[in-house]
Amino acid sequence: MAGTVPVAKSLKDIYTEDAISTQTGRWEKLLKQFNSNYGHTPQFVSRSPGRVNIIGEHIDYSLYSVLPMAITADVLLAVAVTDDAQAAPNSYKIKVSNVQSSKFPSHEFDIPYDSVEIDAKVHEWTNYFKSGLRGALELLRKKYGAGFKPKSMEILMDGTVPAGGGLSSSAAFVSASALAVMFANGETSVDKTQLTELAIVSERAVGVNSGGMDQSASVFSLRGTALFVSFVPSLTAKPVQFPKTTPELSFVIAQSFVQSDKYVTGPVCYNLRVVECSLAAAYLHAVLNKTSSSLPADSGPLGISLRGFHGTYFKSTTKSLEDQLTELITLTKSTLTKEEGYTREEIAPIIGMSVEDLNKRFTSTFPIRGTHFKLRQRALHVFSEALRVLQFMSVLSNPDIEHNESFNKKLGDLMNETQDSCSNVYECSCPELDKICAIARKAGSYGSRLTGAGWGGCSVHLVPADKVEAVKSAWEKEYYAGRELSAEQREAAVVVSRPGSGSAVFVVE
Ligand code: NG1
Ligand code: MG
Repeated sequence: MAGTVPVAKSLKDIYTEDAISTQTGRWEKLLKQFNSNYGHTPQFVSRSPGRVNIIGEHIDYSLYSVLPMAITADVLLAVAVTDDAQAAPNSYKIKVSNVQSSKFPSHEFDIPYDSVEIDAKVHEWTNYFKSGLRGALELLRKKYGAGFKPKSMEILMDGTVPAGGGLSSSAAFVSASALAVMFANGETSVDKTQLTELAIVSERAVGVNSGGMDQSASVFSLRGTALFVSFVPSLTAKPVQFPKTTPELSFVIAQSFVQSDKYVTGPVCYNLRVVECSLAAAYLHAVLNKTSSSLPADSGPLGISLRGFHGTYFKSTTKSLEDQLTELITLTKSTLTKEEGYTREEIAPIIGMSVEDLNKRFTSTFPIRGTHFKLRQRALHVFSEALRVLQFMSVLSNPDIEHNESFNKKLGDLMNETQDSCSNVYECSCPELDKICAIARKAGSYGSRLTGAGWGGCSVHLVPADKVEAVKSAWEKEYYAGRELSAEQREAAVVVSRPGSGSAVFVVE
């Protein structure tokens, strides 16, 4: 499902019917605000949505397939290409402002033609724009040569994906930024795969060793369908239709309002998990593939992945992927026996490295804290979660299963198993998310789990349409009432979401 990013003519090309009237008002405000900030109208708006992940958590950076869907909340960047005369010599000028100007102050940058500096240590909102800019320019330089001169731009952003909320505001911002830069520099037909790949790599410049699920969902999604994203042998995204079931199903998204900022917690949370999974891959490869040569490089954030080990181990097999994963779970249990984790000193000789080299290779891009790496638990989560994604897909596509209560339950059970694994094995949940899931299940949800990186943020629930109100009021009583929330937070706490469309550019007449 490749193709180019659509150029929309009307908001109806972008949003679902029920969202049009709210979005029309929002877009008019954005264009008016642009005019008052910069004194003229923008030429185009680039748009990329947030996403909710239905199943497949913390396995994208191990290069296993995932099933997210885009949501209505998105990032809009209104853009005008301007005259370079204002910029410093050998530079172009980028002016960035935000409709929420008190929270996200405006900036102006003179950026040298040949490089974009990003300081990942300073957590600044415009870093996301710069990382999209940097990625897009790398691509343009490859196409037009090193002497390529980027255009100056004026930008106004309006983002409705809550930051740090597990709905992937960052990927929406980076993808919308890269798309805006491409379009501003004359690329009117932007290849979706190229845009996604560059957004994945660029986002790592901001300080998180992320996988590729969010950017894929943001760019590729089509209205009305979820997206099955695979990373090997290369990036592919396939739309997946949910059948109409009896009782009818709703996807309900609930915020925990526990903020989990990966830039702060990375050394003990997200980035640490990426390191643990990569070390598990190296360890399993050394022991099970019985070789002293290291695992072949792949597109995982640290250059090797559990999927890479898996592919090498089952190089010539006729077993189904499900059977392979089941076998890997058994092998992991017998190979990685230490529940308490492995130290650098224990891992290094097994994978044929000195401790110093291990640190250089695995823990130097982003700082990591901790002495013990829980290779067993992390590999077990990844293999079992990869298996659950396949089981979920086969329930969805099995023509012999009737779309009734038992079908709904099968999907829900898999989501509940994911939550258990995230909570107990991968240790990426938190008491608040566990509580939200327990409340929802008691009130009638088939399946409830955290979505996104976890440690706070958002949760997703598969709820029969006629129980949505009951679930909402249970949360209200048993969770939200006990927290201090602003009116705005209350309003945004729970959203019933339909699968939305992916990135688009809208040309302003
Ligand atoms: P969130 O928390 O929505 O940013 C992160 C990663 C994903 C994926 C999930 C866990 C980024 C940009 N995204 O999502 O790639 O690994 O966690 O499944 O860091
Ligand atoms: Mg993010």
